[in-house]
Amino acid sequence: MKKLVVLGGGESGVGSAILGQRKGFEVFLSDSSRLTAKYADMLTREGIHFEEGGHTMERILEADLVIKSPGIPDKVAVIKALREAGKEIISEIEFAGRYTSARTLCITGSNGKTTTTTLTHKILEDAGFNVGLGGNIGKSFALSVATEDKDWYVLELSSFQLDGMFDFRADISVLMNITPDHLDRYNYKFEDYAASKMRIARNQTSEQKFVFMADDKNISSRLDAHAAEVTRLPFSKDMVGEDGIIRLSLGDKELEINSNKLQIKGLHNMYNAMAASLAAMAAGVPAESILSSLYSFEGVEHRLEPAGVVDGVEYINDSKATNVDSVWYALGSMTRPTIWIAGGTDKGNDYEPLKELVYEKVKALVCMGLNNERLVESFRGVVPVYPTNSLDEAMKVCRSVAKEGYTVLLSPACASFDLFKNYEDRGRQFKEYVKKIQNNG
Ligand code: UMA
Ligand code: ADP
Repeated sequence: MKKLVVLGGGESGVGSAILGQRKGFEVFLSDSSRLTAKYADMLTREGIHFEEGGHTMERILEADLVIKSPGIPDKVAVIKALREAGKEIISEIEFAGRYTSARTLCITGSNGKTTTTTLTHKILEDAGFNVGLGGNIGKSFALSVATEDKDWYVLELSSFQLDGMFDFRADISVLMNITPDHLDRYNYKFEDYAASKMRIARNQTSEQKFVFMADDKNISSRLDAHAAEVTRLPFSKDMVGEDGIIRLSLGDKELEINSNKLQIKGLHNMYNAMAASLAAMAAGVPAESILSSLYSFEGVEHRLEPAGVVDGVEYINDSKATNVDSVWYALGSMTRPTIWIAGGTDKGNDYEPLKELVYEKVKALVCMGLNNERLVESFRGVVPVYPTNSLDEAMKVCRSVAKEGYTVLLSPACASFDLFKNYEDRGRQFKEYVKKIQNNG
């Protein structure tokens, strides 16, 4: 019996362990911390051996195959030791891909993955496809392969998941954009991060399709090196007419999307709609069906999500905007004078690309975090800046400076771990505050 070691006992690792067990491996899962009750129970129910609170190297080194959870960086001791011992280390996606004959539609990018993945899945599901959803969103791909029988999977893939993929080949791959993110995992080398993103087209030949954003130089300059053989399906803002009609074609199939009918707003969401539509056309979804799914799609929570109106001031929750590029698109889509709430754990942001837009659209910047210095330094002299250290304080400032007809936009450009559990917690607290002032004044 082959020995499979799974490192990490979160969503990815537990799904991999269950799939491995069902495919006849002798599985051992190891986690450096304590498992949550949910994952410990799942393993126990399947009769899978595991350890928590540390990695026992002797047992791990017995592995024939190792699956590494995406959150574990290469620099940790256990991975270094496994590499030195010449062990095969793969990602959950690579592993699960070996045990399904379903067709895969895989989506990556620095921004827009979740929105485009959710939308694409909806289009296929609405069209009656037997389709699963997974990857960097919701249930792990491995658990789905172990427990479901799907004809198609729409998978959101992070760079961490792509790194451990070697033989996997997507039937349809989608690359939204490449802008700096997660550089701490790539030795602060943008080139390495970009190469990781380009792996989405790995192993694809002319029989497969590669949907990509042609306006992004970080993608177009790398096509010859990373996507030479695959059939390329570019999308671009040039496909959006002045009348707001987006015209797409694939072979003899054509699709005209009226962007005014989309509920998701902004140029970035037009890109997301184009990517999802091209991918769906490549999967064989009829034009009429694509259009009805597109127009009924309301977007995903925490992504430019309307949070309510109080005293004529509109509140928008864009808590998932954790990097500069996503904020650039958020500010670009603002149509009213804006009070911008930003800040949190700074990932080494360069705010220079935002300055012009901020000058044009923003009436005041309210910083909400424990370390506001970088934001204050960057925007002092561009707009009035108000440093605050809590949501409560930030919202009070917003209420005092926002006039009727203004928008208050939470689009932080930073991670949330200083004041909140995660970006969802930050977004929910923001929405709850808006509800509270709606009810109580
Ligand atoms: N761990 C070790 N040894 C270490 C370090 C960590 O055992 O040296 C353990 C931790 O104690 C923890 C486990 O590894 O119990 C966590 O593994 P993980 O961080 O890979 O988290 P999972 O719960 O398995 O979730 C992962 C993805 N998380 C990350 O990539 C950080 C999830 O994406 C994904 O949905 C899930 O697999 C299923 O595929 C989340 C994410 O934040 C949404 N992704 C990043 C992002 O979107 O920016 C990339
Ligand atoms: P991801 O899963 O890649 O983080 P999301 O769809 O969750 O992407 O969106 C993350 C943030 O980026 C949100 O603030 C959203 O408004 C913004 N965004 C969504 N699509 C795009 C895009 N195509 N380009 C840039 N920013 C985007």
